[in-house]
Amino acid sequence: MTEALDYPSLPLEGDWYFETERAGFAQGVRVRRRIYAEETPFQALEIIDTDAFGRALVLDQALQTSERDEFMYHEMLVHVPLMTHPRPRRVLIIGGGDGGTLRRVLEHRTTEPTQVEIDGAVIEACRQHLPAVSAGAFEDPRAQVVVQDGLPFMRQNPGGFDVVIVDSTDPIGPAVQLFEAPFYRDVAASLADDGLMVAQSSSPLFMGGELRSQVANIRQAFPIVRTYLGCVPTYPGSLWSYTIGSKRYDPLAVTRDAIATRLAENHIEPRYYGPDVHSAAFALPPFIAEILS
Ligand code: AG3
Repeated sequence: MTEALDYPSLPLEGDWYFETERAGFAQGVRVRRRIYAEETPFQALEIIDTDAFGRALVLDQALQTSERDEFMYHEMLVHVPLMTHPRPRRVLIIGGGDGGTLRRVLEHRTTEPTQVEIDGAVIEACRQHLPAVSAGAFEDPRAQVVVQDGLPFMRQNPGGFDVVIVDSTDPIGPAVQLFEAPFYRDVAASLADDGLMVAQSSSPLFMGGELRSQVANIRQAFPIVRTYLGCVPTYPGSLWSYTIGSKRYDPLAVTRDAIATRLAENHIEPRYYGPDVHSAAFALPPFIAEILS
């Protein structure tokens, strides 16, 4: 049964929102309350309150993050590459308007993060209606936040960054160019000689084709490329991938002790990431190794 839509763009069935996958599969959350909705110049933005995940951000009908499981995604997106770099200071975040990535970068005390988000409306809406995700990160004096397209920004700042973190939406809509070879060449050019990047790289099960071409594109720009896995229940199929492209440092060479020491020094107490999870995340099931071969 489909009721008259209370939402301008989020189709509900009764009080359930179903995110439909191209594979003929849908994942649903019961919506307790519509918090905020806006058609930005770039995308349809919704913040909902759900029974299962608390408040959640939806962009163009794809769930981006929720209060309940945001740590599972943001800790893996941030701590794995930052632990791989011995001294990450200048960190560039592309996208990530909800602030969860910025918050985890700031947990590393030596960092001076710059965030470039194309859609300022996402930052404003999340600051106001989803503050638990950024947890004050946007107010941190170390954070520099720029509302601009990431591509020209990088071209204006060559060679300046130790780590670039691409926290984007799916490879459709406004983010599509963030998955293509020219973009990764620009990322490489914006990094120092020993710099590295990470990007979220989709569902290996439902978006294997996208994962394969994205990794091929990253390989064109970086000598060391490693895909790793995590679990994010609000994303289709839960199993999610991330890919690092690196000029010098190999994420597989980082030791347990180095990670444990760095976490302790920075007083970081992750709830998903840890010394054992770091190396375990790079163990790939054969079907995923096959996609990447
Ligand atoms: N970025 C990855 C979202 C991918 C979700 N895809 C989907 N639901 N089909 C999330 C941004 C969080 N900072």
